[in-house]
Amino acid sequence: MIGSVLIANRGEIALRLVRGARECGIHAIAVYSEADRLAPHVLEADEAYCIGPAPSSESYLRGEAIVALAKDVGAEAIHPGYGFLAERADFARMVEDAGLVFVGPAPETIAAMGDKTEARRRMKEAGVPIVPGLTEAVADPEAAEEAAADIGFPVLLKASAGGGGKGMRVVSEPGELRRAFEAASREALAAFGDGSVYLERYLARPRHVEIQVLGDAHGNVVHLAERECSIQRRHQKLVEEAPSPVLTDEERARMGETAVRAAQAVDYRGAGTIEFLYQEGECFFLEMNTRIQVEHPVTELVTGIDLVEWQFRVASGQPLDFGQDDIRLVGHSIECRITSEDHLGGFLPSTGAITHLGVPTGPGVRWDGGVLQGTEVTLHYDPLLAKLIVHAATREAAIARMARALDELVVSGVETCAPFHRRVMDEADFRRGDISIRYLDEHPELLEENEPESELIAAAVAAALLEDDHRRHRAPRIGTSRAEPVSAWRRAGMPGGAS
Ligand code: MV4
Repeated sequence: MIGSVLIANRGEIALRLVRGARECGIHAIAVYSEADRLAPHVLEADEAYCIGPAPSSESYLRGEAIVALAKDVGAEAIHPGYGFLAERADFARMVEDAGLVFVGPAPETIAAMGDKTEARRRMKEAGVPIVPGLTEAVADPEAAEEAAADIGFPVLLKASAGGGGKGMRVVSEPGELRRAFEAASREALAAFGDGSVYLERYLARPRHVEIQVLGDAHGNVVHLAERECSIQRRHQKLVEEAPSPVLTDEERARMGETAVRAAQAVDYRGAGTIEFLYQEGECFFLEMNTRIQVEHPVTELVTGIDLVEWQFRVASGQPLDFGQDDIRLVGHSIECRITSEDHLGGFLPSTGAITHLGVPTGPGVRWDGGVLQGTEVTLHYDPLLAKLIVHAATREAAIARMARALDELVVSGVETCAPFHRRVMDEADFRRGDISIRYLDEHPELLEENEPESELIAAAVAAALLEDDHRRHRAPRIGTSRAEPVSAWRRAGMPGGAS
């Protein structure tokens, strides 16, 4: 096993990696910006070094400085986490050229999967079904018109260098194509420095289902089943679960085999994810993510396999010590991303100090957090504060457990999207598993203020008073009496319960 690793990240994933490293007996070296001096990943690491001011471009994105620091302090490896430098082939190359281990796939694999048309070519060759459409960029609007006529409308223009929805345009009819081509190309150029675009058939109401894969440096690849990640807003996932509520065991096995083939086609090493769009029983390759993902815990909980441990083991040259047949799914897991965003009025970012943090615990609850009481939430970084993850025997029990855990969660000082999640857990389509990437478009009420009806307020007040009275007379008085009405309000579903 490698002896030490520099963790080139911050927030909840940096802490997750510090924890994983220490459990593997690996010396964990953190880096931090001036804004993160007292961040939990810094406090828990064995060593930590300041790498610059708060803006990411002057700290967490300084690849060269980070590699130089790793050499200086004697780190053997660099783990990039997700975001920042994680999918920059040039960074991975720089790490290897410095004689360090990059915890992730080969730089060539990262580069190939980062180019969306090349990824489609590689997958097509490997016999992986891709969304019908082109595997080369289109040169001009005329070429796009020709291709679109073949594919059939509606089509989707996408950036070749893309990902994340930038430079994407839906085109419903031939007359719109020229303008859309120009807009998509301009947006792609601004976002990726490369204006090339290509075309796919547009799928109107797919699910986002992704398969976790794990490969070693000896040619072994297994899949760890799927995650359903359809509930998202503007390409930001909000709720993820494993397994998907709709896949049959046969579909799971088939998609899994497809994902393994996809990974083998690019000599995949480490933990990776094959994204698919799933619609009406058909699934199509979308993209491959060559990193550990935010939502990896739901896979860990249903498979019992520690993905971060395996990232370190594979990076150390160890072979997988289990095969596909050894992997069994147990129960159901759900993750809610707790972000510092106010879900009412458009997920506006909320900043300030976290003045109180009450973290849910108890059976089947996992909290992967990156903040503490006192942490200052700024606009410098992504708003993900923590992930609340539950595991239970069935999907229904997992939903109940998540609802309970969300009720226990208290975050004061900044707004979070936790109340949004609490509503999702009660929403009928979600409970039925009837979700697609359009879930939030179809449920605008989840983002609106729901002022309680006056009768409901009266009923809740009556309930609170009754319970208080009941406790005074029948129950031993323990704790502070002030706390009692609060819990009754919470049980009545009133504001101020969980914030
Ligand atoms: C699509 C699609 C529909 N049809 N491709 C969005 C980001 C990029 N990674 C791919 N994306 C999509 N590609 C075809 N042919 C719909 C989306 C899409 C989406 C995909 C996954 C998760 C959330 C999404 C939200 C909006 C659009």
